[in-house]
Order: sequence, then structure tokens, then C-alpha cells
Amino acid sequence: MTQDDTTNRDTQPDLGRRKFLNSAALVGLSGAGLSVGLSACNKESAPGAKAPSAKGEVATHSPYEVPPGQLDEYYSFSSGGHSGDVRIYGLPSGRQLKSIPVFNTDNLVGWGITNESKAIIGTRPDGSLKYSTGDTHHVHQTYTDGTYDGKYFFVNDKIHGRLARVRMDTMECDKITELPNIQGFHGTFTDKRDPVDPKINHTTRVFCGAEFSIPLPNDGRDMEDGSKYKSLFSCVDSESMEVRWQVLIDGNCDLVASSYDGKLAATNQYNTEMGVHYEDTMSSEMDACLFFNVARIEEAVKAGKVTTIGSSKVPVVDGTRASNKDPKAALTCYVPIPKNPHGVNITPDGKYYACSGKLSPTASVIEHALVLKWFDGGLANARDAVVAEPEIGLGPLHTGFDNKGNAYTTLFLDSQIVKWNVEAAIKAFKGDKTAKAVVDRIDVHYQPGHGFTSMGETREADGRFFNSDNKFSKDRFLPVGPLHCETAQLIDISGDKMKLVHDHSVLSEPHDSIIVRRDIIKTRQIYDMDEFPNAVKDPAESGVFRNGKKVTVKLTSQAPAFSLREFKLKKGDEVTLILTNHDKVEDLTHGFAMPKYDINFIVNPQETKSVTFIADKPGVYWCYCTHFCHALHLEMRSRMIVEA
Ligand code: K7E
Ligand code: CUA
Ligand code: CA
Repeated sequence: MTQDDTTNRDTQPDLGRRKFLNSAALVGLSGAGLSVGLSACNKESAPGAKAPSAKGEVATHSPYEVPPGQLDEYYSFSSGGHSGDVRIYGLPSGRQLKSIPVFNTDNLVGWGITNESKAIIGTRPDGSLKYSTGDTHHVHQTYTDGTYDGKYFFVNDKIHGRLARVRMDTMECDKITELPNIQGFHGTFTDKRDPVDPKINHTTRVFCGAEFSIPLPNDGRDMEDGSKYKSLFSCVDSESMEVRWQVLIDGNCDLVASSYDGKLAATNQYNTEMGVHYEDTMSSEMDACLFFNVARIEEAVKAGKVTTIGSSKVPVVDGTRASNKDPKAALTCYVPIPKNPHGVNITPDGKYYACSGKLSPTASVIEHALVLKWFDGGLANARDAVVAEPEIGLGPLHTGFDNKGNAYTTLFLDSQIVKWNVEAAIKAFKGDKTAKAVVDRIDVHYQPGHGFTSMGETREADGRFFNSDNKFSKDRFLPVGPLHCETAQLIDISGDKMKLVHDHSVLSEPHDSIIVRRDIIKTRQIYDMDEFPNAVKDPAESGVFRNGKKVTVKLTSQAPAFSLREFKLKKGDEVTLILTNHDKVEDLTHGFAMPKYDINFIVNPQETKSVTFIADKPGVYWCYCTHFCHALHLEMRSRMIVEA
């Protein structure tokens, strides 16, 4: 910024607000234990920083900056909340790279508009979408041997109780499963190691928790009798996407974690009271972290010790407290922890689960081996599996880990990230007065929800970055009306002190993300035409094919033209239009928009998509390419003629 710009600032009417912004930013930074390096960087990026010179040199501001032409080191996959999508960001830059439509409809790619996407989302008998809304919260990848394998990631829909799978070579959703007899599908986690089928060398189980209890079956019975409300914990097969089994439980499920040895899955419970009314859910001082003995559950399913609920065929085993009193036969273990916890996360060495208190200022550390010991009958009380319970601050929610035994927990009420050492917390819990759990704190802006570390949900946690996804951004960005964007704050955790690297804006309303090393992700450059059974493989096959009122229009695109310059239909035709993109050049995408018929989608290189509609409006309709593809992009059109 030049001297003139600074002068202009003074003449702006909102000077007070700018001053407030600056001082607020300074306050945040000064509390952050900044290194000399970062302070210097801030000086440089303050007014007066050098702009890129005319020669095309690039001004460098910070060791974290990704200069023009360079690529980020990490991908971050982030749920979009009630927008229903999943976003991909590059880190450390914070650049948003893509929004993957999942449970939402999307104009850009035609998700929810094309026949192929509708078949994945699911339709009603009249062809409309079964659901057009969704609420994505948790994103987790498939694992091989405790680390990401780049094959799939899974994401939940809290609203309608669905699990979606996204293939990571194309970054497209390819399957969605609706879980039976549940509501508020919240936590989900892929198994980190499935010992059952070594032939499939990646995760085969996805664990899913239901947050809301409902009458079972939920068909109008028992609606006023809260004692009849129940929750289920579900296991989905990652290949078939079928629900393998469900566990009937007491209390509810919130977040979900899986162990590195494939033996246990866990869910934190904030409503062990099984309250139907708001106040009831907070009446007890202790709730629980519930552990599932996966092998025993699968044995019980195999042995047919199951029931079914309503019209669902999914086998259900009984994991309630009353039926699981004998640890040696139990399917479930309820470990008491305080109070309305939120978040359960396992350390990268697989030894401990950290479960945040939310309404208690503590994090409870539960030892994996001790839970297994309880299941063997070697531990008198499930509570004895808790090996530490440090006070870390107000409103603790989610925890990420580095590779040095430290945990980083978001403190919603304190607006801080607290760094604490797990082994020190365990020593302090045992009575060692010299052991101090909390190592460092940093202010974030404001009210963090999820926080996650680079590769922190794998054995390859690298201790480089923590990203805080904050729930309120208030004054951190230019105001854009009453609805603000959210703040993501990237924090360098490689040293003793946490260092704030930068803020980047994220569109509302992200919940959870994973930070993945870029070498793990191997995407395709173009599609394979042979994978589309309806592909129009030769432009010469293009044309209008009539079978009574059913009409198929086949066409192809190749920059800068569609194979059909025009096509004729009759009023009342039921038309299926199939478009194959014959371009092979990476990134050469075409669009197809059909005025007044509400159709809009794209075809990427070598991809085929189709749409079905009734030609109910006679007239001329210029179907045009929406995606800038060529100097003659504007000329790329096809005239649809609907005869009266
Ligand atoms: Cu937002 Cu992960 Cu749904 Cu916590 S949950 S913040
Ligand atoms: Cu094809 Cu624009
Ligand atoms: Ca509670």
C-alpha cells in the first residue's frame, strides 16, 4: 500500500471501525506468543509492504506464504455444514480449491440435475429428489495401516441420516446410504484397521453415531413416552455401502472415534440422562464415553443374536447397559466422564482417547488398553480406564494431536486453543505435583469449534499445523451483511509456542476437516469414456432417436462446437439428452444450459452426463455452453426446436 492509500484511509468515514479492527488484530497477535519471524512478517504485510515489481518478481512476506505458481503442501477436506457440500482447501495458503456437492444441489456441475447424480442422491417415484437438503459435519478418509490411502472419504448428513462416499480420484460423490431407524446422524469415523478381511487392503468399516433418540420404530407409536426413545450405533461397509449392523444403546451418540487396532469404536454421550426435554440432557454431572467391542458385536451378528426394527433388515444387537453387565460377555462399555462431553479423538500412537468436557472444563483421557482390560474382566470399574482429567479451560470441544505427545483442544467459551501434554496430564492425575498438563495457550477469533492437526488423525501425525475453524468471525473480515463468513486460523505448532500464521475466510458453516499431505492424493486428469455405459462414443452417433413419445437426443461436445447444431422435438416428448465430451485436454470442460427448462450441467473431458425432461413448451431454445472453453465459446450453441 502506498503513502496515498494511507492518506485515503483517514478520509474514510469508518475510520473508527478500522482502528478497532487493527487494535483487535494486535491484541490477538500479542497474546499469541509470536516469534520474531512472524512479527517481521506482519510488519512487511502492513501498509507500505512491497508490491510485486514490474519485472514480475514476487514479494515474499512469510515463510508460510505459497508464492504465485507454487502449490500448497496439504489438502484440507472440510465439511460445509448445512450447505450440504464438502470443500477442499490448500494449506498453508487457505485457498479454496473446490466445493464438492454431496447432499446439496449444485448448478455448477449439475449435481441433483443430471440423471447420474439423481441416481446417487435418490429419487421419488415422480423422478424428483428424495431429499435436496443435507448437513455435512464429519469428513474421514479410508485408511491402510493407520494412515490415509487416498481412496475414499466419507461424510455424514445429519438432517436425513445419510452417509456419503466420495471417491478421491475424481473428488465426486459416488454413493449415498440412508441409515435406518436413526435421527441426527452426527459422528462418523472410518475404521483405521479392519482385521476381518485382509484381502481388502483398506478400511472396510465406517462407524456412525445417532445423536437424537427416537421411538423405535418411529411410526407414530410411543411419541409421548420418553423412556421408549432409543439411539442406534451403525456400521456401514465401505465397499458395498450397506449397513452391516446396528447396536441399540442407552443414551445417545455424538462424535465417533475408531482405534488403530480395529478393536474398539467410541462415541461420546452427552445425553446419558436420555432426556427428551432440553434441561433433562444437562441434569447429570456425569455422562459417558461409550466403547464398542467390534469383534464381539460381529460375532453376535454372525451367531444370529439379533433383532430387526420395523421394515429394516439390518441386524441389531443389544448394547444397552442392562444387557451388558458382565464385562467378559459385554458388547459395550460405558466409561463415565463429566459433563455433556463433546468430541472424542484418539492419539496418533493409538494409546489414549481424549474426550472433552464441554460443560466441564476438563478433558478426560481414557486408556485404550484399560478399556480392553475391562472387557477381559480385569478392571473393576469402567471409570478406572480414565487415566487423566486435566483442567484445560472453558468449553472444550475437539482435540488434535502432534507427533510429540501433545494435544490441542478448542475452547469454545474461552476462544482459545490450549496445548496440553498427555503424559504430563497422566502424571498429574497420579498425584505428581510437579507435572503440569497445560503447556501453552493461544487466542483465536472467535469461539472455535473444530480444530485439527496436519495428518493428526493418522500414525503419520507430523506436528506442523493446527487449523482452528471458528464459529464466529465478527470483525475479522469485510462485513458482507448480517451473515458473516467464518474464520479459519492456521497455527504453526512445530515449536514450543503456538504461532498464529494467518486467518483465511471460509464460507459458512464448516464443522470438521482433515489435513492431508498432498502426496497422498492422486487425482485423475480426465475421465475414461469407457466407464460411462451411455457414452456417445462417436460424434457420428449423434441425433434424435424416437420411440413413440420417448425420445433420446445424443450429442457430443468438442471445442468449440456441439455435434448437433440443432435438434427437433415435439411438444409432450419425454426426452433424455445424453452429452459426451470428446475433448481430451485436461481442464477443457463444457457446459450445457437449456433456457426455461431449468437444466444446467457440465461435462468434463471424456465424461458423459444425461438429463431427462418433458418438452412441454413449444418454441426455440438456444442451449449454450456455460463453461468458458474456447475463443468461440459464445458461439458454442445448439438450437432446440420444440414443435407445437
Ligand atoms: Cu460441529 Cu463436529 Cu457436528 Cu463439534 S460438531 S463443533
Ligand atoms: Cu464449450 Cu464453452
Ligand atoms: Ca448430560
